[in-house]
Amino acid sequence: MKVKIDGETRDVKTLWREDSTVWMIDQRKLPHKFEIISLKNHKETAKAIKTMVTRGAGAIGCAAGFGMAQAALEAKDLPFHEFMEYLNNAAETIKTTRPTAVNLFKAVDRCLVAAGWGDKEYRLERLIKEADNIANEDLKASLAMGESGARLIEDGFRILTHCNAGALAFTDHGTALSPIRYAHREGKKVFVWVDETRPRCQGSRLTAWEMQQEGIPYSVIVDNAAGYYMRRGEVDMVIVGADRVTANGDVVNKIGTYEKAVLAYENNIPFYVAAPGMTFDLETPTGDDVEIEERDSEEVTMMWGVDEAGEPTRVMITREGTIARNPAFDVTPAKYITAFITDRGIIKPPYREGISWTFG
Ligand code: RUB
Repeated sequence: MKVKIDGETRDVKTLWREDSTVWMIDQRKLPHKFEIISLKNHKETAKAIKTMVTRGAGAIGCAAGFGMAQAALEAKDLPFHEFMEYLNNAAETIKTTRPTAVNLFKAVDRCLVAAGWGDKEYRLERLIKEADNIANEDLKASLAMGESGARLIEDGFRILTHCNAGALAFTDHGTALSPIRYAHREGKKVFVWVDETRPRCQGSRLTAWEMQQEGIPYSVIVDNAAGYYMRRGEVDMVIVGADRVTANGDVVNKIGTYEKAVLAYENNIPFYVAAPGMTFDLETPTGDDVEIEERDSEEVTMMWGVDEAGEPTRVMITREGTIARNPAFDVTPAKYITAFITDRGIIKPPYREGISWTFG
């Protein structure tokens, strides 16, 4: 993505690996500060996933793969059995960071399978190659989704999106925002309604920042305002990303996605989910079988931002000791989804024998 830094426009990825170091944009600081941090080993990378330095299903998957590559490099001088034990322990550490996005589990398992035969050097080489493949596939998938998804966007469309399924949630370009970027670059007039996405405000902090960088017209709205604009006929389509699509076509995505889908259905507005093959979990029958991450209640009771002097600050918005619940994701039943924008084209219902038929 193109980012304006100190008056200069630079092309940066959300995350990348150089030998045993992983670099990522620190998304906790955006939009107030643009900072890239380096992670020296797999434990630091796992912590960065857990604390949401990087986030979004695609980016989490790439970070998980890079973490496995770091682990393999850390252990390369150990005897064979200890090398394998180290890899399995690292896999466990990375898999216990966040439970919902399937990309994380698939990435770790792909790395383990790649290291599944041959001598130590061969396993090391294959694992590292697989981690890089995951990141490269992610990039290609975002471009493919952008190209096919843009065909659904007509000139003048007002598109609503929830959370951030943009370049920051992927290595670059993104899922839901990729078709919007394509349509904008093709010269179509597009406008984006950006849901704030409480409690961590991935919409108002990250999606709005991406729209500003790309020069795409947008407005941030509070989560409760989406229905108001839909009913007034001011939303032409909805595009969101996904953390997991189950075999029956249910979509697990950021909390609040379900509400937007029901509202879109009620108001006859097409509701699209942009997701690559890596986000489809064909082994899990329905969305109700997916573990939904519940995060710290402080994310609900506290807000952070910058003060008038631009200094980071955190404020409590409830009375001390207030009890809050904080599910990070919800399930949108398949019936509300008009179609999937995937890296293999647009997939519309009816899905024969579930989505698994399409993805083989
Ligand atoms: C992110 C979120 C995004 C999906 C899509 O949640 O719900 O919509 O992950 O991601 P969080 P992608 O910020 O809690 O990780 O576009 O990468 O597939």
